Amino acid sequence: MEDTAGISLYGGGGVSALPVIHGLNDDRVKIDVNGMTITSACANHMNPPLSYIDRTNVSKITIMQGITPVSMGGDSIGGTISVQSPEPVFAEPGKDILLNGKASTFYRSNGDSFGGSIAAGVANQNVRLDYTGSHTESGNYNDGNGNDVKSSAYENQNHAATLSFKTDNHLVSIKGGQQHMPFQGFPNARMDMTNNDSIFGNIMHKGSFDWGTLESKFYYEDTRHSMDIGDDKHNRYLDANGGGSFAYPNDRMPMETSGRNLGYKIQAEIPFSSRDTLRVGNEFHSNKINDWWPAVHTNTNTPAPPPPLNQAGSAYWMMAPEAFININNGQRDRVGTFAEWEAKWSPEWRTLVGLRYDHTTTDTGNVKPYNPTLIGGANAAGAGFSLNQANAFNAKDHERNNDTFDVTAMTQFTPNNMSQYEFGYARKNRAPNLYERYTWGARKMDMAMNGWFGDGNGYKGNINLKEETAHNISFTAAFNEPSNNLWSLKATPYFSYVENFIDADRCSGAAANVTADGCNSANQTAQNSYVYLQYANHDARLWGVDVSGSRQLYSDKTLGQFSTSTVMSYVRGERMDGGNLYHMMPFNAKLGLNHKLQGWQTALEMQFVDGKDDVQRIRNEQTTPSYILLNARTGYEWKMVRFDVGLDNVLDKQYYHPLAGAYLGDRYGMNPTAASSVTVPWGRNVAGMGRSVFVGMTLTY
Ligand SMILES: [Cu+2]
Repeated sequence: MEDTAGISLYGGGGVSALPVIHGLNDDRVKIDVNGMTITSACANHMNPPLSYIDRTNVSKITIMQGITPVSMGGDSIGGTISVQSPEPVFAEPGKDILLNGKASTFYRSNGDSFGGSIAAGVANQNVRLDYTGSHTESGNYNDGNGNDVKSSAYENQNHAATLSFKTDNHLVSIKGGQQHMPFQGFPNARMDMTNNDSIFGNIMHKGSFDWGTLESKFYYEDTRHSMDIGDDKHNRYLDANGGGSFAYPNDRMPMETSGRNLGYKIQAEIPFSSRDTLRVGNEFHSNKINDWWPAVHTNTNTPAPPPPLNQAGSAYWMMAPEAFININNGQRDRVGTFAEWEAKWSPEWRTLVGLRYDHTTTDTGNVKPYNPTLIGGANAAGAGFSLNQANAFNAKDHERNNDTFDVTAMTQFTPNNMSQYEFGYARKNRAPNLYERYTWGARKMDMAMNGWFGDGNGYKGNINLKEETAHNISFTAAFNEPSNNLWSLKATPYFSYVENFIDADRCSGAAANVTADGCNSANQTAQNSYVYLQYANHDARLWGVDVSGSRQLYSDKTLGQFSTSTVMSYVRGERMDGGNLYHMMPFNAKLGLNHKLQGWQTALEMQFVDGKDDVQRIRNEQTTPSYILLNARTGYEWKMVRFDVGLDNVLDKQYYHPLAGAYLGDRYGMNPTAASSVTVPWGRNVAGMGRSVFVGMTLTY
């Protein structure tokens, strides 16, 4: 994905980066993993959809930017990324059993990262059974200065099995799998993932009939997710303070989530003439989230619990004596119905028009603070303030409904075999997610635990959020040399106007409790610190251009083929009431010099990333400097074996990826605005990986 113009990735944990299409990120991009729609079950989006499939189990990634057919869209405004495992292969007629598979292993020097995967399948002409399994682990990586980037280690295991049946006109696949992630550090979050266990199952049927084809799928996914302050963050607190200046040096902060996704999709494709194809379908997605933070102390002996207190007798009740309920049985159900007409008017002209309607309902139960009975008094760690916030939330009606209409209109013109033009308009919608709508905590620490932006700021929800509606326009011109593909060039300028874009404002209104509540008057004007925000709708516009091209340089039977390739992206995002949107990837370009000779492939790559200066003041987003990276890799394939060797960041350059976020990995930081001696300081970016050698081997049989 990183080599596709217009795509960038928000940094997170080692396996949890969030994709961005044309400046629209995360939930704004619809991600379909083998037909399943999965919503992150975590206040920090540590388990986004793409973290649930191992790269070895991916055969095809389809990216639709901005102008997405309505059959592939819904509940997203940026576009769709569809990730598919390999299609089942059956034994040929008249042949015996087919046995095939793949085994691979790799090692990366930076972070001592290693892993392996196996895939094995057995099939006759009608039935196939597949298994894939993988294990990957990594320690903390080093940056270009040779320093440890704390909280960047991870470990991940995936298992999946598929049973497929085929007859002349029907294919049925039943998949099941599990993921176990014992640890994933987050250098740009105040928390680390301390466990993630997920199971999924799906069943898919494809049938062809006289009238066309029918595809149906049903899926179920269940996640149990745990977070806490990992050792890199916690130990440093103890080092710096000797454990002395903090009342309870052994305190951590467990946070638990359970999430469930289930849904179906039925789609019929009816070619009713040689010119026209009609697609109609219906889909349902239901997401359920429970999010609770267990008490850290449960000793309810009042008035003064042991040990002695040094924070006006109140710190003990910061996270005690009961569990904090962040989201109680939050549920988000969506039903979508669509129809799409594709017409091939002539060999030159093709059009696609579609209409889609989605109804989204969200609701949630009542919530509860850590200390609802105000043990230690109403001022104990803002207990009274927190209880008032919970009561105010509980007094509201929580159900919200969104009805949204999507429209896509696209036309493609291919005047000859060396050029193609595409023009499209899409109106796309996304209803708020459960965290945007229903998180209610308003103490500093409670807000600091919510948010998936890697910016270190604290967030609270807004129950009155409206859906965001994007109007996307894009034009693509593509040219290529038709006979031998000696060169190609493609450019896509695009523009997006988003009504009610879900952004954030500095929260306000803390007259009642200035100590506990981050939304105080200092928060309104703070420039050199982390801040507290509330989600809010604001109109926004984004525009940019993607360019990609390639060219053959030299071709010779003995020396091989030399070629160059380039990918460039530029995006700008602004709020209509002033200022920039958060985390807009600055201009960036990749230039590659490639060589190919039979089974041998080599590439030298130069990556240029401009400085990030158009930052969002509301979030006190940090700028990042421009940089150039050099990478080199070569691979050799011989019969069943493939070897890969790579050298990344050849010059060991110290750099800061513009979307890597604020560095929070090395310090304890529950209170974003405490004195810097007792929390993680503001103003640092997460450094990128220094020089690294990669070796890999793949065996295919
Ligand atoms: Cu999490």
